[in-house]
Amino acid sequence: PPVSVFGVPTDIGASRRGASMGPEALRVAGLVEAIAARGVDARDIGDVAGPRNPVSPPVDGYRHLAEVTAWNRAVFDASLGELRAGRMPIMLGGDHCLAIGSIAAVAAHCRDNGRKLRVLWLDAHADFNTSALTPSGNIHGMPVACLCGMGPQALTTLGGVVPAITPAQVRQIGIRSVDPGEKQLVKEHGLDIYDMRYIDEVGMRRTMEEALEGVDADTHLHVSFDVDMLDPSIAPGTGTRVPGGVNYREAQLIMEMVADSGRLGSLDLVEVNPALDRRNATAKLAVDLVESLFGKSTLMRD
Ligand code: DIR
Ligand code: MN
Ligand code: MN
Ligand code: MN
Repeated sequence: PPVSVFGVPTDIGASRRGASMGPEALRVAGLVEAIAARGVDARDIGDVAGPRNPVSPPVDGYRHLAEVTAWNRAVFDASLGELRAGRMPIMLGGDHCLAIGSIAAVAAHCRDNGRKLRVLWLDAHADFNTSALTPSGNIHGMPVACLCGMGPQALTTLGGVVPAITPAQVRQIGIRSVDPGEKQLVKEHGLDIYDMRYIDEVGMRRTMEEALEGVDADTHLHVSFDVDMLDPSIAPGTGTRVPGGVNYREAQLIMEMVADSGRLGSLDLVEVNPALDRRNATAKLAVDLVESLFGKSTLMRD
C-alpha cells in the first residue's frame, strides 16, 4: 500500500531531552526518498503538534501525563486517518510513549475490518512498567502495559475499547533491560519475549520464524522499532543505551524477514536522539533498515 510518513517531535515520555529532534534527523538521512526508491508511493505529511515539554518531576508515578495524553491523541488521529485512507502510517518519533496512540489506532482499525493484529516490539526494554513499578516515572517505559489495559485511564481508553491489545498479540525482540517489578508483571501476563540470550542461543533466523508464526493473509503486522534495540556501538544516538544489543546483520535479517512476510501494515520508528548521535549515524542506520523492511536485499530471491 502507499505510505504516509509523519513526525511527532516530542520527548515528552522520557527524562532525557532530544528525541524530539528524531523526525528531522530521519528526514535528513533520506527516509522518505529511500522508501520511494523501493517503488512505493511515499508521502511526507509533516508533523503532528502537541504541548511543549515542561520538564517536570513525576506525579503519582507519571511524568507529564497530561502532555503525553495530548500527544498520543494527536498520534491516534493521524494514524487512524491514514489507515482509513488505505495508507500505511509510518510514525517518526519522538519517544516510545507515542506507540500507545499509533498502536491503539491500528488495533481500532483491525477491529473495524475484522483483521488480526500482530505487534512486533523491537527494543532493549519491555516497556511494561506501571506507575506502581516504574523506577523513573517515564511513560516511554509503559506503552505495552498501557496498551494491554494497565495504566492511567486517559491512556488505556484512547481507542475506546480496553484493552486495546492483549499480550498474546505481542512479540518482543532484543530485550535486555527489564526492571525487577516489571519482570514479575511480564511473567504474570505471559508476554512473549525473545531476549538477547534467546537470540544468542537459537539465532535470529529461528527467533524471527517463531515471532512471525501464525501471521497469515488476514493479519496486520505492526512493527514498533525502538532504535535502542540495536547495539550502542552501531546506534549511539538514543537516550537509554544498553550494551549487548542486536548487531547490524541480525537487524537486517529482522527487517528482511518482515518484508518476506508481506504483511507489514504500519511502523513506528522511535527514540532516535540526534543530540547524542555521531553525525546522524543512528538515523542513517534506521534508514538502511527501513530499506530492507521495504524489500531491498543484496540479491533477487524467490
Ligand atoms: C526503564 C527504562 N525501564 C524505565 N525504559 C526505557 O524507566 O521504565 N524504555 N528506556 O525505552
Ligand atoms: Mn521502547
Ligand atoms: Mn528502549
Ligand atoms: Mn524508550
